Amino acid sequence: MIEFAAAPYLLKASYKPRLLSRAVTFVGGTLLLAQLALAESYTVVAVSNGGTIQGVVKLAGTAPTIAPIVVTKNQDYCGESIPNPVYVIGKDGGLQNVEVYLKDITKGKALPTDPVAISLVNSHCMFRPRVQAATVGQQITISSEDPVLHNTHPQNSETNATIYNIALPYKGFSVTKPLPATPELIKVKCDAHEWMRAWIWEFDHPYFATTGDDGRFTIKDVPPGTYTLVAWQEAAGEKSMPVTVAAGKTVTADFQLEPK
Ligand SMILES: [Cu+2]
Repeated sequence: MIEFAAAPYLLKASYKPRLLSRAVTFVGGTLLLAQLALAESYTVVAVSNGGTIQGVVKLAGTAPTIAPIVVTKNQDYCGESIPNPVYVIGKDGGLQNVEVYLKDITKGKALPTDPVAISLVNSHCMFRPRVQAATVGQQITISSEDPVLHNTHPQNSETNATIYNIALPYKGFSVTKPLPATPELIKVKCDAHEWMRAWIWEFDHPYFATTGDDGRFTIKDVPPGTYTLVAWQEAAGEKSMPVTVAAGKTVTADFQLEPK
């Protein structure tokens, strides 16, 4: 247990990872927001005969009809409208851009060591990819393929606290930045084009997958045990289920998310 001797009060984050809490301190009228990893962090162990979790995520029923995005700026380049990508349904009804992850896993295989592991591209006045995930300690390369001024503005999805705000003034511009020091769900906006949106899940463990255009996911090398498996989608929200993993075996866990 970490003590906050100087903190007048402590707010506990309830939205996700168990190890996240926030100390909010007023010092001389200045709001300091500190994110602190508590003691129950992830431990790397050898996983020699782990199991695999696989499945497919679909929507229950049919996807709601969502009107195209009406372009309100730079129409000469971006066009008049853009198909709204909130629900991307692929082959056999698979739902793309769902983040599936193990909640409360405390030990397992090592995190990736490649420091530059993810990228976010401003392309045709949208972000690509829309949903992705990374681990603490990784970096992100933010770039533009567009000849219009974008800015990439990642925020904590719960507090809207700005992580950084980067102007991308020309086609070919690229910058690499560290991800935040603690796990969180990051919402990315472009302040110039309010319809642009992306989501980055940042975890302190490597047991997650983002569904592709077939809605499928695979999570490998899971130590035997029973876990809570969560599927998150930006509009449908979260659904979870218990999943028991046996050594060397594959367990199937399919999700149906309720469209909202
Ligand atoms: Cu933009």
